[in-house]
Amino acid sequence: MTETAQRYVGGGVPRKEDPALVTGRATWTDNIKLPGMLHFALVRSPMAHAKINRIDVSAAREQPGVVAVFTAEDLKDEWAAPIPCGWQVTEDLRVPEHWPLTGDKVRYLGDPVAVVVAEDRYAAKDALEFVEVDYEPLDVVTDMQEALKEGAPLVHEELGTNECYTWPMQNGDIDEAFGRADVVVKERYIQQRLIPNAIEPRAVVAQPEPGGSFTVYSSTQVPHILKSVLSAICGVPEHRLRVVAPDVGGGFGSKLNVYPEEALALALSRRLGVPVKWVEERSENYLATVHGRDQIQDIEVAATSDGKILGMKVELLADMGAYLQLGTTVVPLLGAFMYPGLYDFDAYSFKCTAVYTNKTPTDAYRGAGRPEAAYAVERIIDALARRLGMDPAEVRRKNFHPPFDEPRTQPAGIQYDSGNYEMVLDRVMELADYEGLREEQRRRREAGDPVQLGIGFSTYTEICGIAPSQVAAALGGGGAGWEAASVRVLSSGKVEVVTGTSPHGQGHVTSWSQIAADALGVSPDDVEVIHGDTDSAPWGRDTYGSRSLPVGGVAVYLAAQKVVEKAKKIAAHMLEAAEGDIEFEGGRFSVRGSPDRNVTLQQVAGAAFLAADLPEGMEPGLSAETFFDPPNFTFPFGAHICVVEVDTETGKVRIRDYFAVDDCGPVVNPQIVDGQLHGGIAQGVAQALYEEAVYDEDGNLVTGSMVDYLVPGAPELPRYTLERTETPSPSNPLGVKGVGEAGTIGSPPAVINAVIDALSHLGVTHIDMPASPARVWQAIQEARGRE
Ligand code: MCN
Repeated sequence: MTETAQRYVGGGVPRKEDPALVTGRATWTDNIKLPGMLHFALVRSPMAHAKINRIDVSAAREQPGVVAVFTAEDLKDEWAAPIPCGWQVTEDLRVPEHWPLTGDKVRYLGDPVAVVVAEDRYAAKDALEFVEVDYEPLDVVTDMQEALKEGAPLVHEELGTNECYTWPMQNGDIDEAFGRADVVVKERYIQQRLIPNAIEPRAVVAQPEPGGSFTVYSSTQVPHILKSVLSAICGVPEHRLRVVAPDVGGGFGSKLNVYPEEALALALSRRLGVPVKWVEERSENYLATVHGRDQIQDIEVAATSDGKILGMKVELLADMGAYLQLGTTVVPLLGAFMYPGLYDFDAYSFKCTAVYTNKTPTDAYRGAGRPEAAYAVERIIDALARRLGMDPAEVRRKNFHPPFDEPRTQPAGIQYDSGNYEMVLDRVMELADYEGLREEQRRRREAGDPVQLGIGFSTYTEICGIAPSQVAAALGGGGAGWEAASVRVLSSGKVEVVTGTSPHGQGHVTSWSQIAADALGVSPDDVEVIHGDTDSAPWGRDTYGSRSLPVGGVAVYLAAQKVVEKAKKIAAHMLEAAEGDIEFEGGRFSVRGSPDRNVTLQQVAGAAFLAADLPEGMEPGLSAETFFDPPNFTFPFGAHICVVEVDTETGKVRIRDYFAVDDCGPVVNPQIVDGQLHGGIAQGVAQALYEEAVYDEDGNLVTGSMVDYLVPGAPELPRYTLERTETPSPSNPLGVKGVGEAGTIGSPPAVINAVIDALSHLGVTHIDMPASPARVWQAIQEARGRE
């Protein structure tokens, strides 16, 4: 990867982050305690839709420890702008006003209506019940299809409709493709609503600083975006605002946002002149942090009788919830381009209708748009295989793009960067002993075993490395998709890397140290990585969309290359040689052909700060800054096989084995990549078998805590057998592709296809997620009833 021998990239470097995490020395936002700090809590709507006739805060103000109580009316002068929608995906997008507190109406269960500030969090919480709100209940709409009907209750009356936008696209002659098909398979899949459960719920502290400045500490994935958006909402000039993301205990997309509580913290600290803190409770997290998925997918595939796909139509209904958060509008459209999956065919049409309902807003949740797309395409490929009586692997193989290492246009019109899909499928089938599994399945079926074996495939690719600014601009996202890095070699030769990425579990400190260490020929221990503070790392676009390595890690590499270029000039001067004759390897600059004439990076660094020792006209210092804006996304891919045992008498599903062969290009840290895949697959298994946010007709969240919302633990999860292939991406000089969401994207269809495969001989063709024992049992009974 560089002129320097690779020593650390690809090697098993232990995570530098872990000692602090496992010994309790991490600093979470809730650990921040500042002199004179007050705490706030929110009065949240107990109804999904109601008019607010009156709010009386007088009794709450009298409660012990309470310092102040504010309603929307009291704080209206604090706001320079509402909470913005981040992606203007169409010109006629209908955007409702979204203020940190609502004053006229509540539109979902948990909508904040007042804030209590007190000396401690308990006093604030205790006083909430003394805020009297006169709600006048309104009709509620929680179902997207109902919301689109004439006469449905309107979530935002001023918009005159619950439709947020429609977004159609078409590539190729779809009618012609369907016209010449031998078979058309049409399915409806439901992407149930999911609730992100980061270990650390959200938290924020805002502190006034001398001179009218503020520091905001937040458990966020996006300190840089938060800084500019908070500046716009609260009217605090950007240069007077510092945002710090301390240690962050996971986010999974849910902390890629700007929330009412963050704006309130800043406004309250300004109003009261003291630091304020808010920490989310777990049950509050279920209402107030964005949810994920919640789509209805109608998908249709036209094919020849020997299994060649000709065209695909997708119609999507996407639930926005009650308001637009930063990414709410764009999430379904990240999927728009991914329904074609690994398959090459002639024509594709897609239409998304986005709908407001009286529920918590949706937004990014690990994979955001791509797990939905991968699920639909991988389920319908299996449905097509069943219709044609073909092996599901065979249908896949027949339609794969052939291996390619240069960008290749796919049916939705975008360009995949590189891929070799047969290679991963072949390998995973070998690894799982596919033939052996089919044999065992036959035996069990013949024996009438009540516990049946199912083998489920998923072959996926995903759009990640969210970056190219041009694409961000085309989708109405403002057009800043770059990532920045600085590399500073200090006079002792030790190295500081400043990154614009904002890790919250992904191990960037370790990975970036490896990249810088190899590029500069030093040890990772000699590299410090600075991140998550807009004062010390001023430029950045943060962490989401598995972008950090392919954009931010690459920026580190490029900045290090710039440093090496300057160092070569200094070394040439020190060695009295021509710059073109200087070679750099293993941290040492030498003269070509005379290896004894050499200086170390440390010596060059020392000289770099002694202006007298520098070539004439050269500025002192040995540092460089880069903004990297790649030409394209990266498209990791993989093939997964899930093996399940389904008890046909109880409907219980047990995952017996899970095999995955993934390709994220060259790997920087194998241990971290394994961890990302383990966690990712676990979240996909969770969607397939366990998790579902359920609202009743009145808009009450029935699954409002971990007692009702089934987050699987280790006992529910299988042991994973992982392997990798390495197909470099032409999108960046390291050839790397992201991996942070791959497991979550690949796994749900593998699990559900396996469950259906186990029961297909009984006539079961469909089960919705989560495939709970009750649902599986029901599907078996229905199939038996049809016999
Ligand atoms: N990596 C590698 N070699 C590769 C690809 C990745 O060594 N070829 C390493 C990277 O160096 C980095 C890690 O894997 O240390 C993840 O890199 P990347 O795929 O670029 O993803 P991001 O760092 O941008 O992380 C975002 C991604 C997303 S979008 C979600 S959601 C998610 C995820 O990461 N949320 C997480 N993983 C998570 N892991 C934890 N612990 N917590 C979350 O909230």
